[in-house]
Amino acid sequence: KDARLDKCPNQDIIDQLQELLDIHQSKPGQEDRWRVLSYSKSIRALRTHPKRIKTLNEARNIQGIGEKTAMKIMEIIETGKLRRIQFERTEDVEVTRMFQGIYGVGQSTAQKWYANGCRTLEDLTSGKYGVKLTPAQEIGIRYYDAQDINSRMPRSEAKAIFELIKPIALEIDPGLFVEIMGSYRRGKADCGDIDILITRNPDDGRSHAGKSATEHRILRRLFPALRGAGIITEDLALPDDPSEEEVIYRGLCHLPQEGSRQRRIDFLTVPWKSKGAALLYYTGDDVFNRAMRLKANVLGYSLNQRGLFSGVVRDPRDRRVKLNQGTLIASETEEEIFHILGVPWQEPHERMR
Ligand code: DCP
Ligand code: MG
Ligand code: MN
Repeated sequence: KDARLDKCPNQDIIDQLQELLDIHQSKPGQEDRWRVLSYSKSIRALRTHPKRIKTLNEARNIQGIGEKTAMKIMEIIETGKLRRIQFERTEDVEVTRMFQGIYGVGQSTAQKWYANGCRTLEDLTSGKYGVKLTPAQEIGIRYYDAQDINSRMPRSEAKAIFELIKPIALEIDPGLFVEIMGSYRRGKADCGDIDILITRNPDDGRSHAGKSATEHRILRRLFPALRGAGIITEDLALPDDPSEEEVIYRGLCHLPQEGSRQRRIDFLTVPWKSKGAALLYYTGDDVFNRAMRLKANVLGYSLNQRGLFSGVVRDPRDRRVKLNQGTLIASETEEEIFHILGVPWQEPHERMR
Protein backbone atom coordinates (compact mmCIF):
# COMPACT_ATOMS: atom_id res chain seq x y z
CA LYS A 1 0.00 0.00 0.00
CA ASP A 2 1.01 3.56 -0.59
CA ALA A 3 2.73 4.67 2.59
CA ARG A 4 1.38 8.21 2.28
CA LEU A 5 -2.20 6.96 2.44
CA ASP A 6 -1.66 5.02 5.66
CA LYS A 7 -0.79 8.19 7.51
CA CYS A 8 -3.97 9.97 6.40
CA PRO A 9 -5.87 11.11 9.50
CA ASN A 10 -9.24 10.70 7.75
CA GLN A 11 -8.66 7.26 6.25
CA ASP A 12 -11.81 5.72 7.79
CA ILE A 13 -13.93 8.43 6.14
CA ILE A 14 -12.17 7.86 2.81
CA ASP A 15 -12.84 4.10 3.05
CA GLN A 16 -16.58 4.60 3.58
CA LEU A 17 -16.89 7.14 0.76
CA GLN A 18 -14.87 4.86 -1.51
CA GLU A 19 -17.28 2.02 -0.75
CA LEU A 20 -20.21 4.25 -1.71
CA LEU A 21 -18.34 5.35 -4.84
CA ASP A 22 -17.76 1.71 -5.84
CA ILE A 23 -21.47 0.99 -5.45
CA HIS A 24 -22.48 3.89 -7.69
CA GLN A 25 -19.79 2.91 -10.16
CA SER A 26 -21.54 -0.40 -10.75
CA LYS A 27 -24.88 1.33 -11.47
CA PRO A 28 -25.88 2.58 -14.90
CA GLY A 29 -27.68 5.88 -14.19
CA GLN A 30 -26.56 9.42 -15.01
CA GLU A 31 -27.21 10.28 -11.32
CA ASP A 32 -24.77 7.55 -10.33
CA ARG A 33 -22.11 8.93 -12.62
CA TRP A 34 -22.41 12.37 -11.05
CA ARG A 35 -22.12 10.81 -7.61
CA VAL A 36 -18.98 8.93 -8.62
CA LEU A 37 -17.42 12.20 -9.77
CA SER A 38 -18.47 14.01 -6.63
CA TYR A 39 -17.18 11.30 -4.27
CA SER A 40 -13.88 10.97 -6.07
CA LYS A 41 -13.39 14.72 -5.78
CA SER A 42 -14.16 14.56 -2.05
CA ILE A 43 -11.79 11.62 -1.56
CA ARG A 44 -8.97 13.48 -3.31
CA ALA A 45 -9.59 16.48 -1.08
CA LEU A 46 -9.61 14.31 2.06
CA ARG A 47 -6.35 12.59 1.12
CA THR A 48 -4.47 15.87 1.25
CA HIS A 49 -6.32 17.32 4.25
CA PRO A 50 -3.63 17.42 6.94
CA LYS A 51 -5.70 16.90 10.09
CA ARG A 52 -8.57 14.90 11.48
CA ILE A 53 -11.95 16.48 10.68
CA LYS A 54 -14.03 17.10 13.81
CA THR A 55 -16.92 19.43 12.90
CA LEU A 56 -19.44 19.90 10.11
CA ASN A 57 -18.09 23.37 9.41
CA GLU A 58 -14.59 22.04 8.99
CA ALA A 59 -15.84 19.47 6.47
CA ARG A 60 -17.89 22.06 4.56
CA ASN A 61 -14.95 24.42 4.25
CA ILE A 62 -12.70 21.93 2.49
CA GLN A 63 -12.36 22.76 -1.20
CA GLY A 64 -14.05 20.04 -3.24
CA ILE A 65 -16.45 18.85 -0.54
CA GLY A 66 -20.10 19.79 -0.94
CA GLU A 67 -22.87 20.11 1.63
CA LYS A 68 -24.27 16.60 1.19
CA THR A 69 -20.86 14.96 1.44
CA ALA A 70 -20.06 17.06 4.51
CA MET A 71 -23.19 15.62 6.17
CA LYS A 72 -22.04 12.10 5.28
CA ILE A 73 -18.63 12.80 6.75
CA MET A 74 -20.30 13.83 10.02
CA GLU A 75 -22.36 10.64 10.04
CA ILE A 76 -19.17 8.58 9.65
CA ILE A 77 -17.43 10.53 12.42
CA GLU A 78 -20.40 10.15 14.79
CA THR A 79 -21.54 6.58 14.03
CA GLY A 80 -18.50 5.01 12.40
CA LYS A 81 -20.44 4.12 9.25
CA LEU A 82 -22.90 5.22 6.57
CA ARG A 83 -26.46 3.88 6.59
CA ARG A 84 -26.63 4.75 2.91
CA ILE A 85 -24.20 1.95 2.07
CA GLN A 86 -26.52 -0.77 3.44
CA PHE A 87 -29.44 0.82 1.64
CA GLU A 88 -27.67 1.00 -1.73
CA ARG A 89 -26.27 -2.53 -1.56
CA THR A 90 -29.12 -4.17 -3.44
CA GLU A 91 -28.90 -7.53 -5.19
CA ASP A 92 -28.16 -6.03 -8.62
CA VAL A 93 -25.25 -4.05 -7.17
CA GLU A 94 -23.81 -7.07 -5.36
CA VAL A 95 -24.13 -9.38 -8.36
CA THR A 96 -22.77 -6.97 -10.97
CA ARG A 97 -19.86 -6.11 -8.68
CA MET A 98 -19.09 -9.80 -8.30
CA PHE A 99 -19.21 -10.26 -12.09
CA GLN A 100 -16.92 -7.26 -12.58
CA GLY A 101 -14.43 -9.02 -10.35
CA ILE A 102 -13.92 -11.54 -13.17
CA TYR A 103 -10.89 -10.72 -15.26
CA GLY A 104 -11.99 -9.24 -18.59
CA VAL A 105 -15.50 -8.27 -17.48
CA GLY A 106 -16.58 -4.64 -17.45
CA GLN A 107 -19.67 -2.84 -16.27
CA SER A 108 -21.80 -3.27 -19.39
CA THR A 109 -21.13 -7.02 -19.67
CA ALA A 110 -21.88 -7.53 -15.97
CA GLN A 111 -25.16 -5.63 -16.29
CA LYS A 112 -26.15 -7.54 -19.41
CA TRP A 113 -25.61 -10.87 -17.64
CA TYR A 114 -27.64 -9.69 -14.66
CA ALA A 115 -30.47 -8.58 -16.97
CA ASN A 116 -30.39 -12.02 -18.60
CA GLY A 117 -31.05 -13.60 -15.19
CA CYS A 118 -27.55 -14.68 -14.13
CA ARG A 119 -26.88 -14.39 -10.41
CA THR A 120 -23.89 -16.65 -9.74
CA LEU A 121 -20.64 -17.71 -11.40
CA GLU A 122 -22.23 -21.13 -11.98
CA ASP A 123 -25.04 -19.43 -13.95
CA LEU A 124 -22.45 -17.99 -16.32
CA THR A 125 -20.96 -21.37 -17.16
CA SER A 126 -24.22 -23.37 -17.02
CA GLY A 127 -25.15 -22.63 -20.63
CA LYS A 128 -28.72 -21.90 -19.51
CA TYR A 129 -28.63 -18.15 -19.98
CA GLY A 130 -27.12 -17.92 -23.45
CA VAL A 131 -23.93 -16.37 -22.03
CA LYS A 132 -20.99 -16.37 -24.44
CA LEU A 133 -17.73 -16.18 -22.51
CA THR A 134 -14.48 -15.05 -24.11
CA PRO A 135 -11.46 -17.28 -23.46
CA ALA A 136 -10.10 -14.65 -21.07
CA GLN A 137 -13.37 -14.57 -19.12
CA GLU A 138 -13.38 -18.35 -18.85
CA ILE A 139 -9.93 -18.22 -17.30
CA GLY A 140 -11.07 -15.32 -15.09
CA ILE A 141 -13.88 -17.49 -13.73
CA ARG A 142 -11.59 -20.48 -13.29
CA TYR A 143 -9.23 -18.42 -11.12
CA TYR A 144 -11.91 -16.32 -9.44
CA ASP A 145 -11.89 -18.13 -6.13
CA ALA A 146 -8.14 -18.34 -5.96
CA GLN A 147 -8.22 -14.55 -5.49
CA ASP A 148 -4.83 -14.59 -7.19
CA ILE A 149 -5.22 -12.61 -10.35
CA ASN A 150 -7.36 -10.04 -8.57
CA SER A 151 -4.92 -9.44 -5.71
CA ARG A 152 -1.70 -7.46 -5.81
CA MET A 153 1.69 -9.11 -5.41
CA PRO A 154 4.60 -7.89 -3.31
CA ARG A 155 7.28 -6.07 -5.28
CA SER A 156 9.78 -8.81 -4.42
CA GLU A 157 7.63 -11.42 -6.19
CA ALA A 158 7.40 -9.31 -9.36
CA LYS A 159 11.19 -8.96 -9.24
CA ALA A 160 11.75 -12.70 -8.75
CA ILE A 161 9.51 -13.59 -11.71
CA PHE A 162 11.14 -10.95 -13.92
CA GLU A 163 14.61 -12.21 -13.02
CA LEU A 164 13.64 -15.62 -14.33
CA ILE A 165 12.19 -14.18 -17.55
CA LYS A 166 14.99 -11.80 -18.52
CA PRO A 167 17.77 -14.38 -19.04
CA ILE A 168 15.40 -16.59 -21.05
CA ALA A 169 14.64 -13.65 -23.34
CA LEU A 170 18.31 -12.74 -23.67
CA GLU A 171 19.16 -16.30 -24.55
CA ILE A 172 16.77 -16.09 -27.50
CA ASP A 173 18.32 -12.79 -28.58
CA PRO A 174 21.14 -11.13 -26.62
CA GLY A 175 20.41 -7.83 -28.39
CA LEU A 176 17.07 -7.40 -26.65
CA PHE A 177 16.22 -4.61 -24.27
CA VAL A 178 14.01 -6.23 -21.61
CA GLU A 179 12.77 -4.12 -18.72
CA ILE A 180 10.07 -4.23 -16.08
CA MET A 181 7.71 -1.27 -16.20
CA GLY A 182 4.38 -0.14 -14.71
CA SER A 183 3.98 0.23 -10.97
CA TYR A 184 7.24 -1.68 -10.43
CA ARG A 185 9.31 0.95 -12.21
CA ARG A 186 7.48 3.62 -10.24
CA GLY A 187 8.84 1.97 -7.10
CA LYS A 188 5.51 0.80 -5.67
CA ALA A 189 5.66 -1.68 -2.80
CA ASP A 190 3.10 -3.93 -4.51
CA CYS A 191 2.13 -4.56 -8.13
CA GLY A 192 -1.19 -5.45 -9.74
CA ASP A 193 0.64 -7.23 -12.51
CA ILE A 194 4.07 -7.49 -14.16
CA ASP A 195 4.54 -5.21 -17.18
CA ILE A 196 7.48 -6.03 -19.42
CA LEU A 197 8.73 -3.87 -22.27
CA ILE A 198 10.72 -5.55 -25.01
CA THR A 199 12.50 -3.88 -27.87
CA ARG A 200 15.60 -4.61 -29.90
CA ASN A 201 18.28 -2.46 -31.45
CA PRO A 202 18.44 -3.55 -35.11
CA ASP A 203 22.02 -2.26 -35.39
CA ASP A 204 23.28 -4.20 -32.41
CA GLY A 205 26.09 -6.39 -33.72
CA ARG A 206 25.73 -8.88 -30.86
CA SER A 207 22.36 -10.00 -32.11
CA HIS A 208 22.46 -13.39 -33.76
CA ALA A 209 18.85 -13.19 -34.86
CA GLY A 210 19.71 -10.95 -37.79
CA LYS A 211 18.20 -7.65 -38.82
CA SER A 212 15.06 -9.20 -40.12
CA ALA A 213 13.99 -10.53 -36.74
CA THR A 214 10.79 -8.68 -36.00
CA GLU A 215 9.43 -8.11 -32.54
CA HIS A 216 6.69 -10.55 -33.36
CA ARG A 217 9.10 -13.33 -34.20
CA ILE A 218 10.95 -12.81 -30.94
CA LEU A 219 7.74 -13.20 -28.97
CA ARG A 220 6.79 -16.29 -30.93
CA ARG A 221 9.90 -17.92 -29.55
CA LEU A 222 9.75 -16.32 -26.12
CA PHE A 223 6.30 -17.45 -24.99
CA PRO A 224 6.81 -21.17 -25.62
CA ALA A 225 10.15 -20.89 -23.78
CA LEU A 226 8.46 -19.23 -20.80
CA ARG A 227 5.74 -21.86 -20.79
CA GLY A 228 8.37 -24.57 -20.98
CA ALA A 229 10.11 -23.09 -17.96
CA GLY A 230 6.82 -23.28 -16.05
CA ILE A 231 6.55 -19.50 -15.71
CA ILE A 232 3.70 -18.63 -18.06
CA THR A 233 0.60 -20.73 -17.36
CA GLU A 234 -2.26 -19.20 -19.39
CA ASP A 235 -2.68 -16.88 -22.36
CA LEU A 236 -5.37 -14.24 -21.91
CA ALA A 237 -4.76 -12.23 -25.07
CA LEU A 238 -2.35 -13.31 -27.76
CA PRO A 239 -0.75 -10.96 -30.27
CA ASP A 240 -3.23 -10.84 -33.14
CA ASP A 241 -1.69 -9.24 -36.20
CA PRO A 242 1.78 -10.55 -37.06
CA SER A 243 2.43 -7.63 -39.42
CA GLU A 244 2.10 -5.06 -36.65
CA GLU A 245 5.33 -3.65 -35.27
CA GLU A 246 3.81 -3.21 -31.84
CA VAL A 247 2.72 -6.35 -30.07
CA ILE A 248 0.76 -6.82 -26.86
CA TYR A 249 0.50 -10.04 -24.91
CA ARG A 250 -1.50 -10.65 -21.72
CA GLY A 251 -1.25 -13.80 -19.67
CA LEU A 252 -0.91 -15.48 -16.32
CA CYS A 253 2.36 -16.56 -14.76
CA HIS A 254 3.78 -17.75 -11.48
CA LEU A 255 7.03 -18.66 -9.81
CA PRO A 256 7.65 -22.25 -10.89
CA GLN A 257 7.48 -23.68 -7.39
CA GLU A 258 5.01 -25.36 -5.06
CA GLY A 259 2.20 -23.17 -3.72
CA SER A 260 3.02 -20.04 -5.73
CA ARG A 261 0.13 -17.87 -6.85
CA GLN A 262 -1.02 -17.10 -10.36
CA ARG A 263 -0.18 -13.52 -11.35
CA ARG A 264 -1.12 -11.29 -14.26
CA ILE A 265 1.62 -10.49 -16.75
CA ASP A 266 1.69 -8.11 -19.75
CA PHE A 267 4.27 -7.79 -22.49
CA LEU A 268 4.60 -4.88 -24.88
CA THR A 269 7.07 -4.90 -27.73
CA VAL A 270 7.78 -1.81 -29.79
CA PRO A 271 10.25 -0.93 -32.53
CA TRP A 272 13.58 0.44 -31.26
CA LYS A 273 12.83 3.94 -32.51
CA SER A 274 9.77 4.09 -30.19
CA LYS A 275 11.71 3.06 -27.09
CA GLY A 276 11.47 6.41 -25.24
CA ALA A 277 7.77 6.88 -25.94
CA ALA A 278 7.09 3.30 -24.88
CA LEU A 279 9.09 3.70 -21.66
CA LEU A 280 7.08 6.83 -20.90
CA TYR A 281 3.73 5.22 -21.67
CA TYR A 282 4.36 1.92 -19.94
CA THR A 283 5.74 3.50 -16.75
CA GLY A 284 2.54 5.48 -16.18
CA ASP A 285 0.72 5.92 -14.07
CA ASP A 286 -2.41 6.23 -16.18
CA VAL A 287 -3.34 9.60 -14.65
CA PHE A 288 0.13 10.96 -15.35
CA ASN A 289 -0.14 9.66 -18.93
CA ARG A 290 -3.47 11.38 -19.40
CA ALA A 291 -1.96 14.66 -18.20
CA MET A 292 0.98 14.27 -20.61
CA ARG A 293 -1.31 13.48 -23.55
CA LEU A 294 -3.47 16.48 -22.70
CA LYS A 295 -0.37 18.68 -22.54
CA ALA A 296 0.67 17.36 -25.97
CA ASN A 297 -2.81 18.04 -27.39
CA VAL A 298 -2.80 21.61 -26.07
CA LEU A 299 0.49 22.18 -27.92
CA GLY A 300 -1.01 20.73 -31.10
CA TYR A 301 0.76 17.38 -30.80
CA SER A 302 -0.43 13.85 -30.29
CA LEU A 303 1.32 11.49 -27.86
CA ASN A 304 1.09 7.71 -27.66
CA GLN A 305 3.32 4.71 -26.93
CA ARG A 306 4.98 5.06 -30.34
CA GLY A 307 5.96 8.70 -30.09
CA LEU A 308 5.12 12.37 -30.10
CA PHE A 309 3.59 13.43 -33.42
CA SER A 310 2.68 16.76 -35.00
CA GLY A 311 0.09 17.52 -37.65
CA VAL A 312 -2.30 14.75 -36.66
CA VAL A 313 -5.75 15.51 -38.05
CA ARG A 314 -8.65 14.16 -36.01
CA ASP A 315 -12.21 13.40 -37.05
CA PRO A 316 -14.30 16.36 -35.81
CA ARG A 317 -17.20 13.98 -35.10
CA ASP A 318 -15.04 11.77 -32.88
CA ARG A 319 -11.77 13.26 -31.69
CA ARG A 320 -10.39 9.81 -30.84
CA VAL A 321 -10.28 8.90 -34.54
CA LYS A 322 -7.11 10.00 -36.32
CA LEU A 323 -7.41 10.78 -40.02
CA ASN A 324 -3.66 10.67 -40.67
CA GLN A 325 -0.41 9.50 -39.05
CA GLY A 326 1.15 12.92 -38.53
CA THR A 327 4.90 13.56 -38.41
CA LEU A 328 7.09 11.96 -35.78
CA ILE A 329 8.68 14.65 -33.58
CA ALA A 330 10.28 12.61 -30.80
CA SER A 331 10.24 9.02 -29.59
CA GLU A 332 13.74 7.77 -28.81
CA THR A 333 14.11 8.97 -25.23
CA GLU A 334 11.78 9.98 -22.42
CA GLU A 335 13.86 13.09 -21.78
CA GLU A 336 13.29 14.60 -25.23
CA ILE A 337 9.52 14.12 -24.93
CA PHE A 338 9.46 15.86 -21.53
CA HIS A 339 11.63 18.60 -23.01
CA ILE A 340 9.48 19.29 -26.06
CA LEU A 341 6.32 19.32 -23.96
CA GLY A 342 7.97 21.79 -21.57
CA VAL A 343 7.42 19.46 -18.63
CA PRO A 344 10.24 19.39 -16.04
CA TRP A 345 11.83 15.94 -15.81
CA GLN A 346 10.14 13.63 -13.32
CA GLU A 347 11.66 10.40 -12.06
CA PRO A 348 9.42 7.33 -12.45
CA HIS A 349 8.53 7.30 -8.73
CA GLU A 350 7.27 10.89 -9.05
CA ARG A 351 4.90 10.11 -11.92
CA MET A 352 1.62 9.68 -10.11
CA ARG A 353 -1.25 11.67 -8.75
N1 DCP B 1 -1.59 2.58 -19.14
C1 DCP B 1 -2.27 3.75 -19.51
N2 DCP B 1 -3.61 3.74 -19.67
C2 DCP B 1 -4.31 2.60 -19.44
C3 DCP B 1 -3.65 1.42 -19.07
C4 DCP B 1 -2.28 1.44 -18.91
O1 DCP B 1 -1.63 4.78 -19.71
N3 DCP B 1 -5.64 2.62 -19.60
C5 DCP B 1 -0.13 2.62 -18.94
C6 DCP B 1 0.18 3.32 -17.64
C7 DCP B 1 0.37 2.21 -16.68
C8 DCP B 1 1.03 1.14 -17.57
O2 DCP B 1 0.40 1.32 -18.85
O3 DCP B 1 1.21 2.57 -15.60
C9 DCP B 1 0.85 -0.25 -17.06
O4 DCP B 1 -0.53 -0.54 -16.89
P1 DCP B 1 -1.08 -1.32 -15.64
O5 DCP B 1 -2.55 -1.46 -15.84
O6 DCP B 1 -0.31 -2.57 -15.43
O7 DCP B 1 -0.90 -0.31 -14.41
P2 DCP B 1 0.26 -0.14 -13.33
O8 DCP B 1 1.39 -1.06 -13.58
O9 DCP B 1 0.56 1.31 -13.28
O10 DCP B 1 -0.45 -0.51 -11.95
P3 DCP B 1 -0.71 -1.98 -11.36
O11 DCP B 1 0.24 -2.16 -10.22
O12 DCP B 1 -2.11 -1.94 -10.88
O13 DCP B 1 -0.48 -2.97 -12.45
MG1 MG C 1 1.06 -3.05 -13.92
MN1 MN D 1 -0.35 -4.22 -16.90
